[in-house]
Amino acid sequence: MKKTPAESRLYGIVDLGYVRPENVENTTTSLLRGGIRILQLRAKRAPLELVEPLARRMQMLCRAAGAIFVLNDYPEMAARIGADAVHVGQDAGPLAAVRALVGKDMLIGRSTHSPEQALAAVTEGADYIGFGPLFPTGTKPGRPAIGLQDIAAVQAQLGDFPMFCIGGINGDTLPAVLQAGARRVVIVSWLLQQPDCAAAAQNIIQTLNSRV
Ligand code: 3NM
Repeated sequence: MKKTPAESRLYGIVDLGYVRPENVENTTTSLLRGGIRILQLRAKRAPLELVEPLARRMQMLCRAAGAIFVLNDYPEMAARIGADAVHVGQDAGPLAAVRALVGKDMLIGRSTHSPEQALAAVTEGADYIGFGPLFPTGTKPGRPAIGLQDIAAVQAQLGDFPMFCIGGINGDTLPAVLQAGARRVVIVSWLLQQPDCAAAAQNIIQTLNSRV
């Protein structure tokens, strides 16, 4: 059966800003062991010759674990390696153009930074959206935080469409994010910097699943 992002409440990202290329495989394995079932490779500014083999490896590991593998930013590469999903930002142009590159079966995720962008991405055919950054974050420096005040209204408009809140979420900020109405989250730097990221992921998933 086709995996869907809606089945996950925690989305992980292996970000080369935090993980060295030689550690990508171990980190991927740990996050999958911790129960993450949607996992992205984010390789901003890395040479494409480095990104493609890492993406292929992560795709294999994710497939073996029954997880969705998401490649950030490179629709052509995503199509070439048979990624489960591609994630694009607001700068990627209309989603129809991305869809034309990746074919009808690949999942497409889009970053959104306001309620208007969130609704537009869904109308354009995104399979899931990111919504943030909720808090200022060193992982996306310079992007203004949007706060927590719009989460509940946007999620209410979207029904159970998978919207993943993102940006500055960690063990300390998660309760407020959930209180604000988030059902799903992406956690990047905090998870990657835990001494045992499998255990940390497991704890977060437990917290998320304990909320209706
Ligand atoms: N996208 P951390 S915020 C990759 O709002 C990314 O679109 C964002 O990393 C957006 O968990 C973000 O380390 C960084 O704050 C999230």
